[in-house]
Amino acid sequence: KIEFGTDYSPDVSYHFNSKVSEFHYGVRHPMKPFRLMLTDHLVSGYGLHNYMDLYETRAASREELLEFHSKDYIDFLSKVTPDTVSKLPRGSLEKFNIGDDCPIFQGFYDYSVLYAGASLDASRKLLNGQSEIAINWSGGLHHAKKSSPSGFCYVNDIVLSIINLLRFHPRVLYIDIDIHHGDGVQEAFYTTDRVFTVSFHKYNGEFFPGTGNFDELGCSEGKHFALNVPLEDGIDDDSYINLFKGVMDPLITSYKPTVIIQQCGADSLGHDRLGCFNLNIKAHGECVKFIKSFGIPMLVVGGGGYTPRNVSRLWTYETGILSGMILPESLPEDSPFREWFGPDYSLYPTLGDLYENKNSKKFLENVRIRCLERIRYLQG
Ligand code: V1P
Ligand code: CA
Ligand code: ZN
Repeated sequence: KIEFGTDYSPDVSYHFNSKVSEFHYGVRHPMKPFRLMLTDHLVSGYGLHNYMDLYETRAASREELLEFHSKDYIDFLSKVTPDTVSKLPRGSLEKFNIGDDCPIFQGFYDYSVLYAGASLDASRKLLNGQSEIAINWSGGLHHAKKSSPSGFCYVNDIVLSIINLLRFHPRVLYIDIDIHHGDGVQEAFYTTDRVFTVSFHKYNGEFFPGTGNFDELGCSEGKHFALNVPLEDGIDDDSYINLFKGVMDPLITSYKPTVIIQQCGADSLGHDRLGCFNLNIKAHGECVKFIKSFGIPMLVVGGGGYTPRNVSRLWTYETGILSGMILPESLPEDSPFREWFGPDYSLYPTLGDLYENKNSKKFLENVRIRCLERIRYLQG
């Protein structure tokens, strides 16, 4: 049985269309939209659907995509199919960065407009005041650029939602806890002070996408309105939570965002197929709970996450936190796909024991101090 938590239960909307989870990037590809189906079954298995407003997502329109993406690029995406891709003129695959990371799979455009439509619907619920928190686990595809796909992302649902939120919100804060740098979102708002972007990620200059060093801080009007928190392999729960809270508390207090969008990429968990951090589900969730505690309207999206059973555990746990419910550790008994969660059948099995923590106390303290020095610029 789930119980009401002691903290506040806000109006939460949950945006999903089971069709997004039916697409396949390819057998060897690490991105598995099926993880969204696992998540939705756990969420409903726990009964969380009863505590949220549920919306079945519609596709984003071409006009909506053109608010950020170029006409050339959307024309290309909407026309190319697995059958026509081999007949394209020479150079167009390179021009549009089509390849192993971003393959042209069956229905990839329908998939892209569905996850983008869900984030746009979610942003609309926040704008019209019907939701205080809006969730789209199928979104969070933070690498897509104006005229190219990147890192499994074809259209940038986050950028599109932020553009929508900027119609009425003076200051938008974007927080990215995916293990990868949120480069597409940072780039889109690099020259404005109306969007503050902050990303925590692994950085060594090589790890995808290669950007996100501390010295990327925004330019012209946007100078000091981008913050990057580069980390080494194996960061553990306590180090991450301390750093996250130590940076986000003064940042939110100084910037005073009127709306927050948090990208909850699950590849920062331990035992991720692509990631190399040591976070447990409760620690990742603690970051979401901390941001919720500020009581600012919030759009929550997914992102990376390549060990599907843990992705779905995490996002279910976080749906519980966001809706103010406490979930029992033992997973729902009658849920389909239960066999994916053995042998422990726990919502939060131990994940933080795989890598050596290469982030020394001294390194992390230095990162924290440098972030605080940056945040001081916001106070003028
Ligand atoms: O490292 C690369 C590129 C390919 N090389 C030329 C450099 N790509 C990464 C992309 C990671 C994308 C992460 C997306 C997200 O932030 C948001 C959804 O989580 C990559 C990796 C890797 N280990 O980093 N691609 C692949 N693995 C890959 C493996 C098998 C098949 C296709 C792609
Ligand atoms: Ca990140
Ligand atoms: Zn990622």
